Amino acid sequence: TSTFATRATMGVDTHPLTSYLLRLMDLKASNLCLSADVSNARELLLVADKVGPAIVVLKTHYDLIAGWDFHPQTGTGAKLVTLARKHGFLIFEDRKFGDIGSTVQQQYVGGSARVVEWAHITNVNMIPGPTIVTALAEAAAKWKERINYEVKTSVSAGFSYPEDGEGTEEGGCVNPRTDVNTSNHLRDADERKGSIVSITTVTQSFEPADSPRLSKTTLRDGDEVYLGIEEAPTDRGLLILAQMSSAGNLMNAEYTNACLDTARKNKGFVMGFVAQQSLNGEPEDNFITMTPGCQLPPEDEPTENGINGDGLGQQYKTPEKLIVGSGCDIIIVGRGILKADNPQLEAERYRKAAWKAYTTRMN
Ligand code: UP6
Repeated sequence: TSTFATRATMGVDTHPLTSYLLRLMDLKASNLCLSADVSNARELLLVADKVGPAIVVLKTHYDLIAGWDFHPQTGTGAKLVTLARKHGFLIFEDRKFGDIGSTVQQQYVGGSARVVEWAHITNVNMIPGPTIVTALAEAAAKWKERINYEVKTSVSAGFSYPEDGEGTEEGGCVNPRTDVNTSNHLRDADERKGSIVSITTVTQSFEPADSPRLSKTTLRDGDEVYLGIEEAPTDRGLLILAQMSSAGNLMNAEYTNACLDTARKNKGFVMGFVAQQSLNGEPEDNFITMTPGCQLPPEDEPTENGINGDGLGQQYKTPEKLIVGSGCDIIIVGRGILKADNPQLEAERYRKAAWKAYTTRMN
């Protein structure tokens, strides 16, 4: 078992988003994903901003959020993307796609939600067979090609801020379709018939893992960003749901192995699994394991009684059991954090516990 930092640089086979995520984990000293299952969009954005510094992934179920705004540039997805850039986390829409290839392509790219535009990561049920993965991979590749083309054309259109001679800031992959600030800039510059727009980007240097909070700075456009966090690549990634946390689920060992097999054949798109244990077996396997069904006992009553389940089939394990005992990388926590009096502090408690479990595993 290698460190996250080592795994970030492992082999040409590692998905670009996986490398990025592993670097973020190292940088922020966090292997925590918040499952942001709150009731409305306002609460979602609020909690994402508050908990952002403690997490590396924000998991959504867009279809349980009331008032989700579908506007491509100013809607809830676009706002999440801005927060993701500010704090340095990836957005994972826990869509659990589960239909024939043609249907899932349309559900991923189109409809009201256009998941591909704002979610770096999504996931599938493998019930329909391997074509669900190849179909989504094809849709993601087409999307990436289009976006990179749009970024290139908007930047090479030669926009620049006319007022100050400071020049433009270079670099970074920005998606003008989903990034509110960028598209505002573009519109602005267009209206002023001017010249350009440079897009806020952040420098490429990484801070050591023990100074995870980074320094905050205010860039020219008023955007607050954390220095040290690079832009996420424009790639899209997939997780395969290979094991579930719920009692009596039907995913047996044979099923899980079939998921692993499909993942190995589609490393260009599959980042890893939602599973209850690490499935990495071969030396070249570098899949990420994200694990739901996780809670800590309350601080004032540190026994594991009372964190067994939710009465609706959910079964909980501690970060220690999952990360040290089962080799999981990232814990996914919803109600454990959201139901606390202060979710921000509670997220920090989970971050520390999960990171401690990871360092224990490394020793
Ligand atoms: N989830 C599971 N178990 C799985 C797969 N996904 O709980 O096997 C998802 C749920 C929910 C989150 O859909 O969004 O993870 C768990 O939330 P909780 O921490 O509040 O139980």
